[in-house]
Amino acid sequence: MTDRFYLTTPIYYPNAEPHVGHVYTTMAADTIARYHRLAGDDTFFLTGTDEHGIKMVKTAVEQGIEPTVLVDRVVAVFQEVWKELKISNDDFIRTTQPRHKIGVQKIVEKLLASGDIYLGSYEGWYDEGQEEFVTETAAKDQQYKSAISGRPLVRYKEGSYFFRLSKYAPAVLKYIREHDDFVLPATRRNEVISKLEQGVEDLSISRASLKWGIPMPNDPKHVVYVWIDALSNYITALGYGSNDQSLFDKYWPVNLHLIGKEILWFHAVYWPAMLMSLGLPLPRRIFAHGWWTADGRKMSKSMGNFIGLEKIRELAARYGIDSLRYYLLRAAPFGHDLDWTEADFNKSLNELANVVGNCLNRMLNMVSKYRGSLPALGAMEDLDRNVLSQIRGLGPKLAHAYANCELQQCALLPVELARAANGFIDATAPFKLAKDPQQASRLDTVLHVAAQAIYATLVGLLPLMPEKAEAGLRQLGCDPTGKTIQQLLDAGLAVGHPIAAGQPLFVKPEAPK
Ligand code: ME8
Repeated sequence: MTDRFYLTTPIYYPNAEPHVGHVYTTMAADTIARYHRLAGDDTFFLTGTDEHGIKMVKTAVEQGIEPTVLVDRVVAVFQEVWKELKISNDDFIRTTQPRHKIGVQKIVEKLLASGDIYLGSYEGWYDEGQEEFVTETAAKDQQYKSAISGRPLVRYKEGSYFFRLSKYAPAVLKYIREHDDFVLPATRRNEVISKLEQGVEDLSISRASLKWGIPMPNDPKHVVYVWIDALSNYITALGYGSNDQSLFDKYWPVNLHLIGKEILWFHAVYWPAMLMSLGLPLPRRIFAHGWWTADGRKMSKSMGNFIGLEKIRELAARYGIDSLRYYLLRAAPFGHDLDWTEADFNKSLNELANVVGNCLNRMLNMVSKYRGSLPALGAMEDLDRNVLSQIRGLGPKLAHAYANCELQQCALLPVELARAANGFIDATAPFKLAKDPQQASRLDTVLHVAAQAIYATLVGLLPLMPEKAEAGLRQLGCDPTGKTIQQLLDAGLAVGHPIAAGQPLFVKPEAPK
């Protein structure tokens, strides 16, 4: 029986082109989605864009255009970039689509019907970049500036509908406390717990002064607060509230919401409270990853250290999309903050070329030169058994790493196997064995073990580096299509399989000028 796996990225604000942060989350989610497809799971991977709110209106005004023109223009860039970067999302939701608007209105109607929304008035601080209400205490602590962008907070005073967040907060807190792996990583989970312990107020969920949004169904002079609108995408994309709820019935609750750490509060508190009010099951897991900086500083265009779309396109064109994916996911344990440096980027390119590419090349050259096809395994020594046992361990270790969102491990485990295979080739010295006819059977065994190791490495890299791993497997004469990772690992490389010399798989970094 296959499992089903539903995962999402945040839906991004199309007020500017995607940059490395958006690419990071999306490539991480894509890797997990590909793993689950390769594990035979019925997988649904959703991304999209969050198109309402004051931030979008302000950007449109700055550019002298209507918000709809802005969003259509930038959303097209997001969609094009995900296509270029071979992101395998199954759907792309836009919050300006009728399917979403209808769903949000249904959701708000239900919240109204359960008595969880009431009319009041809001006076307080607002972070327009984050689209977030800020309490008086927090505003004071932050010197009335945004904790994220540093821009001044804005004072709001207006009539507004409120959601009874305070009614659900104790249940949300209890749920988070009782479910260790609902919110990850643990350090961020603890931050959410302590903030919840301080108590939360009801949430203002409508804006009367804003036109750009989804009208409140009971009072169209107000539009729905952009975070209530945005969070709903995770179910409206599945047809929740429409005539066809088959996807919702199949895929909800979501297995994984992948997000950045700065939006954890919305996902771990507002969203579960909304779902509780709707009587729906909660997500299985919310994972908040860390933030990219560059050369130890916050990325910014003015500092010239911004890893934007142009740079991403340039690197993908020069080194391949997969090398970029490898760098991003290998850079730090998933969940930690990350720092982009040219030196680290080059180091990871060298690692791919010197460890994986080199292992594949050595093996292809030796087998083609000495045998022409994969020889059978003969009598074994401890060295051989060690490598074979590492090969056998790869499938279960990867399964464990993917199940726990340890994406750095997902990158390193296969590469470490290739490193072990390189060490094995150095230790067994097949080029010397080849000179001695007495050692023919030993040479067969050594070549066999080395070949199985690089084959398993490439299979293990399929979710993370789909094109390079497949290209490598094709050099070995294998077509991985239609098989699960475990089937491919269990089958191994067939004895007698013809093997020819190969081409280098990876491009090395350019020497500094
Ligand atoms: O917050 N490092 O959209 P957004 C790592 N629309 N990841 C980063 C990053 C960085 N420096 N910068 C951005 C929104 N990200 C809302 C979400 S969801 C219902 C609504 C990634 O365009 C990271 O995933 O500001 C972060 O959470 C997301 O982009 C924020 O994208």
